[in-house]
Amino acid sequence: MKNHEDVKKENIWIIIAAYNEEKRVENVIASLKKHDYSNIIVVDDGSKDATSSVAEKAGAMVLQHSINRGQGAALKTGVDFAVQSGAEIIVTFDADGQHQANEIELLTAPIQTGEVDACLGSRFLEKKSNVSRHREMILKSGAFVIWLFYGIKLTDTHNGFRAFRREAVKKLDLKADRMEHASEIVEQIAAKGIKYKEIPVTITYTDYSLQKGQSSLAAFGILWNMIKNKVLR
Ligand SMILES: Nc1nc2c(ncn2[C@@H]2O[C@H](COP(=O)(O)OP(=O)(O)O)[C@@H](O)[C@H]2O)c(=O)[nH]1
Ligand SMILES: [Mg+2]
Repeated sequence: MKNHEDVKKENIWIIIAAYNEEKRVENVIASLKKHDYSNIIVVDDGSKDATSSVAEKAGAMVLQHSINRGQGAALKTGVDFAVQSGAEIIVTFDADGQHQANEIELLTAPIQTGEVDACLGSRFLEKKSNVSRHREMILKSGAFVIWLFYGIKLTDTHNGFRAFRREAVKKLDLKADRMEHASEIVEQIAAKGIKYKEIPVTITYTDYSLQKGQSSLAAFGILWNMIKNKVLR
């Protein structure tokens, strides 16, 4: 891997899984372009709105699933495409405006310097996010279960803001189509001995993101599925 200064922004590919995000995806792409990221992939996962055309107009490459397959499946489609296209670093980023483009370099720097092969965003490592106590409790329970099951100690879970070195992402063999993919990624990082670190990031909660995003009930459902899958395996 080249030194920090040598890795061009065009070799850092941003993958955005999007489902019905016509209202936010344009601003998200604009903010990424403002920070000089030129390879932006939006995976439109069978949206019922104009997500694809809005994203394309805003300057992203758009890949489409004809049916809704889930965020995990969409990320896999995008990541595979980026790897095939020669990406050196792959960043996963949300379509709903909750992640900050100016924080991408916090996640890519430790990869570029060779310190680690993967960086996971954490909204709890530093108190930067306006997350509710309620959501914090659920996410921290998730992190506890991950520690219990996989022996990997994280401060956050199901944070979609991540960066991987090409070689690391190629080691992942992701099968979970829906939201469980987030735990699957952590499980495989542990199992395959991928060097990683958590990086404090800011997750912005707005009325839009709270209304459209995963409900606390859904978050419990994901937690439950994780436990079920582990026990039944
Ligand atoms: N491709 C795809 N993306 C999804 C799906 N559900 C949510 N997303 C995207 O995944 C990101 C995070 O989802 P969200 O529901 O906001 O989760 P939360 O932020 O954890 O509440 C957003 O960019 C969504 O557009 C889905 O079924 N398919
Ligand atoms: Mg969200």
